[in-house]
Amino acid sequence: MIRPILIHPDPRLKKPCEAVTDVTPEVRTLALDMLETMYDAPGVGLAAPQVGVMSRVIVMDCIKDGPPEPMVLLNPRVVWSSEDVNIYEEGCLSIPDQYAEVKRPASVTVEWMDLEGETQERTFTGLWATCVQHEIDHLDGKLFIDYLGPLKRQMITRKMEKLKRERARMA
Ligand code: K2U
Ligand code: ZN
Repeated sequence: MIRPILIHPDPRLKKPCEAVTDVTPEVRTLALDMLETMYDAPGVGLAAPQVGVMSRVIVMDCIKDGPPEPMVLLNPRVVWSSEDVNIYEEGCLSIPDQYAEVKRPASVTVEWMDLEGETQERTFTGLWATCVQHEIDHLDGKLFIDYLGPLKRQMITRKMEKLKRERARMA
């Protein structure tokens, strides 16, 4: 089912998440709901805290044109990152309609557990690399605006507070 996406500022978006210990039916349901929610947004990634679940679960599908390639990563961990960096204009489903350039390693190797409980490892480049780092940041309570200067971050936070007041009034 599609779950509501939390909007910044929200304390749950700033807290570090708990590791997944075993792949329970609830974890499977969460992962499928997150994929459904991501495609509906639409987005190319989503982290569990964005739907209010403080677990180390992320989903991604950065394929634009072509058959979808949904990925579910439990307890993802960057084990290597490249020296060279990429600058990408990032957005965030928890910070709607705000975009800013963020510099990140161009390529990262990530280790994770899949829904079968198997350990996986893959090296990501391009949008996949940006996305996986953006999502793992969410698991540590870090948002892309945390890489911006204090004034720009404050301006975006004020805009989100206004948006939330308006949404509360309309609800
Ligand atoms: O975590 C999220 O909020 C989902 C983001 C992930 C993302 C942000 C920046 C760069 C890559 C991935 C959503 O996908 S935001 C929508 C979007 C769609 C395509 C490209 C970039 C951002
Ligand atoms: Zn995000």
